[in-house]
Amino acid sequence: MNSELDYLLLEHIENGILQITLNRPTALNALNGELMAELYEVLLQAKSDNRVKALLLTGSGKAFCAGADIKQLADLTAHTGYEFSRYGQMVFRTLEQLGKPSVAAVNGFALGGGCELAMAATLRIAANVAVFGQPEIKLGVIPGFGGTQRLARLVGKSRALQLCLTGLTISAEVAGVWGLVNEVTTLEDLLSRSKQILTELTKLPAIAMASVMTVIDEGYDLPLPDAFQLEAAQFGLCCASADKQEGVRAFIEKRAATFQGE
Ligand code: CO8
Repeated sequence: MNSELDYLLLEHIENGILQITLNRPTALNALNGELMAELYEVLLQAKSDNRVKALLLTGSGKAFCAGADIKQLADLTAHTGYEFSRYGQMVFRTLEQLGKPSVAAVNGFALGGGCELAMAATLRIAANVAVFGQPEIKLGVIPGFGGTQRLARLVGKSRALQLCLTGLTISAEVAGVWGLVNEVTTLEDLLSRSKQILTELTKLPAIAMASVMTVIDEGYDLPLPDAFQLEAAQFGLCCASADKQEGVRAFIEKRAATFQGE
């Protein structure tokens, strides 16, 4: 894995977890084109690297990410704005569809594109100092990296409209109540708790885990009969795995299962 990056710190921590730290603290980890390109490259490598079982995303300094780089936003035209939006959507979709679980460990501001990045992760753990919001409206734009759609799916249309229309920011505690984040912890415990969750996930059968993510992600937007079809197909796929044999046998033999990810 390339570790000579300008805006990301990469660290292989225990249990196959790759920690990706957005590292542009003087601009509150704002997403400029270069950072986005680095993130895309790292995600593609993580997807194909068998050693990487799970991703932990966080930010350096007081922000997780304060959004798209507003200085670059200034130069966007109708055409380049559309292109940048499509590009960002693709990068974040790559994270969402990695087939490996990810946790956004939100250590501070998660605004605009930063909130959108967190929402593309599989799970979100927030420090109690974190702040969430989609303040793009105050700049005369809207969330453009998939945020309008993911937010509505996570917190419902009414709250998504409220956040995107007013630019209101909410605390980690409120984000927890709204279902935007899975868990709130202290800043001190944020990384250890996130690693603990990912470690637990990496011990579970990887094929079934990928199936869960596929079925819930893709099935959510399908008509119910099609979503059921997708579920059945993925269920069948899991039944063909060695881990399913091991899981069922271990239960019957009253012992702990050891999964190989096959
Ligand atoms: N872009 C670029 N620089 C930023 C950004 C940003 N999003 N956010 C903060 N910075 C910079 C500041 O300019 C400042 O730099 P400098 O020291 O050189 O002046 C530095 O980071 C520190 O920021 P502050 O001094 O403002 O720190 P505060 O603690 O006082 O305030 C805030 C923190 C409240 C987070 C404040 O910085 C802020 O409001 N930031 C902007 C948040 C925002 O509006 N985000 C949305 C951006 S738009 C977006 O994300 C759209 C996504 C989809 C794009 C689709 C593309 C087409």
